[in-house]
Amino acid sequence: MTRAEEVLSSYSHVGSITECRPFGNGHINSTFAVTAESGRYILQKINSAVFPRPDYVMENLVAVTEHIRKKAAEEKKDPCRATLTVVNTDGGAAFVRFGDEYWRLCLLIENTEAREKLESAEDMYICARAFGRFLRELGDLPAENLHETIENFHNTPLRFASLERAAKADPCGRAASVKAELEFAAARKDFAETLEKARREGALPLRVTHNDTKLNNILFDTLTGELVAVIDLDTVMPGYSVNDFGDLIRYGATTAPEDEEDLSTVSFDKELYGAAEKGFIDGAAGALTEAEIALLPVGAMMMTLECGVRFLTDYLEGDKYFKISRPDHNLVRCRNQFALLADMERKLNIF
Ligand code: ADP
Ligand code: GN1
Ligand code: MG
Repeated sequence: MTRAEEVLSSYSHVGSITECRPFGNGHINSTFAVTAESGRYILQKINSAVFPRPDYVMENLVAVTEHIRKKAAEEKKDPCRATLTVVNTDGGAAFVRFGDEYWRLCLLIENTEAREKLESAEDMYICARAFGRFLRELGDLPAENLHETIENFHNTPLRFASLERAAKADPCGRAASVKAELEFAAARKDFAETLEKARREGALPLRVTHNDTKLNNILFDTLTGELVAVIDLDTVMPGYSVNDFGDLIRYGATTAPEDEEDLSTVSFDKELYGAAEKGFIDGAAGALTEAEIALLPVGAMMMTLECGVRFLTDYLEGDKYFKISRPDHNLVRCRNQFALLADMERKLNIF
């Protein structure tokens, strides 16, 4: 019996299982699509190296999905398509634990797809509006009700400190080969302080944010192309709105995938950026302050810089965090993010 099958034995109420296969393109959790007598499900092993308290992740997930579910019901929408639905075990628990492994089951939202790349500026507008609306929907969920599932997740100065430590310790002997990337990052160390500084000065409110607003964390209806739900809620916790906007830009307003090696194809698409800016502000529907709106381009650059720094740190530390499928995967991703950032700096022209 595989571990997935062993886990599924705690969910006998879903009926007999006919299929369980790896699914999706996430970098963090292990995801399986499960077909059972009663329907289709998503089974996930929560990455406990990334999330030190998977039980906290699950408490947040239940709180956030219940909140969205209530609002969907008020708007006469199907709550099971508006957000994730956690399926409890036969014993009524939200997850199954095997030693230090934590597993959960959710309904598979049918006739949906996650996209790696957008087809049009209109699609970008729709995605950004979804994340803006997500922010507004959770605006009345007290931030103190949620756990911080990864401490200092988007604290860019602390990400820089981790990079510096990794370069100094150099456990895999890779630092000398990434001198140019380390210099690129070092030249932006002051910029990395911008949001934390704005926060200290009271210009940036702390909100309940998604914190991983990649395109493939949104599900679209495969038939109508319409937005269905925002998923991957493990990092929902207090954060900055501009970083939610920024991660979407980093992943979506670029002409190449995040791990494209040919940097001549990586550029920043200003038209997609404009569509996203409009969508995010429309979705948030008045929830963003003037100061937050002014800092949106900083969020875009910050998330691109931070992600490049995280990929580089992981490369130096021996690829322990992000899943890789080739030895230099994290270095390629880092170079890609830095190339994108350099182009953003040219095109956003904000300083
Ligand atoms: P990771 O944290 O590893 O990115 P996700 O929760 O984003 O994990 O899931 C990975 C992928 O699985 C998503 O990009 C999406 O394609 C698919 N997926 C996850 N949950 C569902 C769901 N409830 N219904 C349909 N597809 C899903
Ligand atoms: C991870 O889980 P996934 O693949 O949606 C990561 C994000 C990074 C992203 C880079 C919890 O996202 O922070 O921006 O990879 N998630 C976590 O692709 O670290
Ligand atoms: Mg994901």
